[in-house]
Amino acid sequence: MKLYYHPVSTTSRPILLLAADDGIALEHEVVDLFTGAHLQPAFTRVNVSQQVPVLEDGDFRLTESSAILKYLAEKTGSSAYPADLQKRARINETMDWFNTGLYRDLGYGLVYPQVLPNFKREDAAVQQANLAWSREKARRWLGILDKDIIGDNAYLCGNDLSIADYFGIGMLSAGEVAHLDYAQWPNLSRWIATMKARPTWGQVNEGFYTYFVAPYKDAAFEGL
Ligand SMILES: N[C@@H](CCC(=O)N[C@@H](CS)C(=O)NCC(=O)O)C(=O)O
Repeated sequence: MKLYYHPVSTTSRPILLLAADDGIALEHEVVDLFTGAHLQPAFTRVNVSQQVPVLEDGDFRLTESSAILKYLAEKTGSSAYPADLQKRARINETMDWFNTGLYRDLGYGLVYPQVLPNFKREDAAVQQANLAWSREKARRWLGILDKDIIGDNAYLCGNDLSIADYFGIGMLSAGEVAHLDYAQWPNLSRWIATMKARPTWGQVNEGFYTYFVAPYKDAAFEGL
């Protein structure tokens, strides 16, 4: 199987982490988002949406990181995606919650407009209003995540690691680029520390820290 990805990509890193943890062999093809390789005809033929990640399994092609995680986990029988109907439904629910709620406001609303030029609103007042709106919405999601979803559990869906954890940590860690501080949410902070303590974390995220976090080390951002 082959994965088209970029090392800084929020939606590629969860797949790389799952593959590293579970020993899933993937051929890697970097699509250089920094030089616009994803916008070129060659990659547009792979994904009309011009985004990574894309998985190829023979002549089957799959986009959407959430769908790719589920496909890989199911195909390989990963313990991170148990076959039990209700356990699996809970994991799917949590991934949808991240994808449609928290990521929209935290990622697309608060982080990306501050670090990615194509997400920045041209009008400064619009930019500020968008950041303020997204911050409030993100804070609400983070409170729910901390208190109601994680609570006393070790992981997002109870005390067993699941693909929802891989998916979620990609999104939360993207906040490190804009220096987001999650300390006010203790259960969330504990879970983030647990995920970042995985032996594979450093190797999988080396490019993220080198090419995305480090360049913004001294920049000032609107926080949480
Ligand atoms: N919903 C998609 C989002 C994929 C996505 O946003 N990919 C980003 C990298 S994290 C990308 O390729 N961005 C390039 C662009 O949109 O121009 C998924 O979960 O796979």
